[in-house]
Amino acid sequence: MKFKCSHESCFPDTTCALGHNNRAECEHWTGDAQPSEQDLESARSERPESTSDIPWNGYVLGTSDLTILGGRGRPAVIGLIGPPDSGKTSLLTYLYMWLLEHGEVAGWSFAGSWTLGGWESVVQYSRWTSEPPPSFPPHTSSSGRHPGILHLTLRSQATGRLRDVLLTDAPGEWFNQWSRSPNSSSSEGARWVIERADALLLLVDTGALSDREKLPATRRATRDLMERVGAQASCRTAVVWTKDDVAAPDAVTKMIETASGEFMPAAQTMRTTIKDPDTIEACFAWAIEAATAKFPMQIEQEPRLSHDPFQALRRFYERH
Ligand SMILES: Nc1nc2c(ncn2[C@@H]2O[C@H](COP(=O)(O)OP(=O)(O)OP(=O)(O)O)[C@@H](O)[C@H]2O)c(=O)[nH]1
Ligand SMILES: [Mg+2]
Repeated sequence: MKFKCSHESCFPDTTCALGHNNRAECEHWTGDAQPSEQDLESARSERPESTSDIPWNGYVLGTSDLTILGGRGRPAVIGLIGPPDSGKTSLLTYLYMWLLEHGEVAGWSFAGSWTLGGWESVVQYSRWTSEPPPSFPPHTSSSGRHPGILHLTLRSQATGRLRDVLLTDAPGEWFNQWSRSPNSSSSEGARWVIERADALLLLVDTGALSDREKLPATRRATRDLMERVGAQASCRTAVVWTKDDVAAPDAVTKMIETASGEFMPAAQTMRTTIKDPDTIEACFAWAIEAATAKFPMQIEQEPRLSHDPFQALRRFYERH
């Protein structure tokens, strides 16, 4: 006998969305009304090994998981967009490695993450643990319709306040597809990023622009993307020239700069290379500032008035 949950927010790798410790007690659990102990045992053994005992699995968050996080304030969303191989996942890898080394980025201290497993899987290719030496992350899968979302909680060193920041890691094919037909059902994931982002980083792949074979397709994809983003994005945007360690021909660079000036005149321009992590820190410093400045509302720290949780809450409300 197979058991399945019919609730739209319930997923096999996390706990019951309605809080049932025993899923068989939930009305959305389809199977026998009175499952035998043997059925229950086989249902338990069917749980995937990665099943979490909490409502999220610690890897990337999906759009349905964001409701859990939204409970403590609106998170700032930073969208990374760009053609395939333009370096989106590499930028995130270097951000995480920067945080591991420095514990802070641009005046924001690392204060937690709900997707540590996701960050770790992004950087696993970049760690030098043994031979062979580290390589770049593999292509981001375009299966599934929703972007993988990585989470950081940051604490402002200036004000001490917390801020939840979400960074999207979506496959480049989505954005190529979206720039060609933004309303098609296959552009849903890219639309999600463009519409929800509080700051957008549009990546220009200097490496591909310097490659004769890749140049025509990359130039067209980048220009199309700039035109669409310029017309549809309502948040702050930056054009990030990645792989700055490679030189693209001047004429090609000029052409893309002209398109950027024409379609995204207000966008910030930045250059990054993994050979100089400071350039990547500067890029995220801008993005975090741009995304968080849009929503000055921040998580308030309640004063701790007692170490007893009940007393602490009561005294807080007595004072107000
Ligand atoms: N030379 C150089 N190469 C880079 C740099 N950053 C990334 N790359 C290269 O770009 C390739 C693609 O990087 P990814 O970060 O996987 O690109 P992506 O945009 O996430 O690609 P998709 O997920 O397929 O859309 C890597 O395999 C590296 O070879 C850089 O700063 N300099
Ligand atoms: Mg990727």
